[in-house]
Amino acid sequence: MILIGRNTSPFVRRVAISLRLLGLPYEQRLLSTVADRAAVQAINPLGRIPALLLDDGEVLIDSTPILDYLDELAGPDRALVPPRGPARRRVLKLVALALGAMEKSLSCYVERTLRPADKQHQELLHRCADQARAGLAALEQACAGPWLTGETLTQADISAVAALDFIDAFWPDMLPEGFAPRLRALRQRAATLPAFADTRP
Ligand SMILES: N[C@@H](CCC(=O)N[C@@H](CS)C(=O)NCC(=O)O)C(=O)O
Repeated sequence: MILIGRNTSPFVRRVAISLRLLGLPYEQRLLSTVADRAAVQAINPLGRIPALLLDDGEVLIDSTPILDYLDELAGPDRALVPPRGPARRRVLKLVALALGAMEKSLSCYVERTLRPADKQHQELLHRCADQARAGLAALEQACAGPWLTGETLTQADISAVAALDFIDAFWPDMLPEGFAPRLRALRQRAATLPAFADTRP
């Protein structure tokens, strides 16, 4: 399998971490949506990363269906999202919060980096930053310990760490000092695992 995209993207990174945790061998092609736009668009018409090229030539796009496929490969006992019931719904809800935080912080990043300073929409920036913080605050609130849903590391943890690391790497002042201490402790725990440490943005 070939993963398309760089781990600076939290969406790509959650796929890279999952591939490693599940012990699925893969190569990574470090294409950028800006510098390698045509090459990315030849793989995904939307020009977005991540994409996953399967050995038989099939192309999967978007991190959520890609991760669904990886869980199917891993089987229900090892899948990173529980297969059914309340446990599955809980993990999916936490993942949705993490994905929302990623999307909103990415919107801030794009607004800040692509638009000239005098044309940046301050209200939009504040609103998106607020939404990203609220998503992380809800994850903090939900954190059962040692992982988000208790004893087992799930896709919720992977996605939460990818979101938090992305924000800290690209907009460190978005989160106030001391914000989300349980989530930060969880991130520290995750950082001891090579799947997280070796994929840092
Ligand atoms: N819903 C998608 C979001 C992926 C996404 O927004 N990727 C960004 C990189 S972080 C991208 O490719 N942006 C380029 C663009 O949308 O033009 C997923 O979960 O994979």
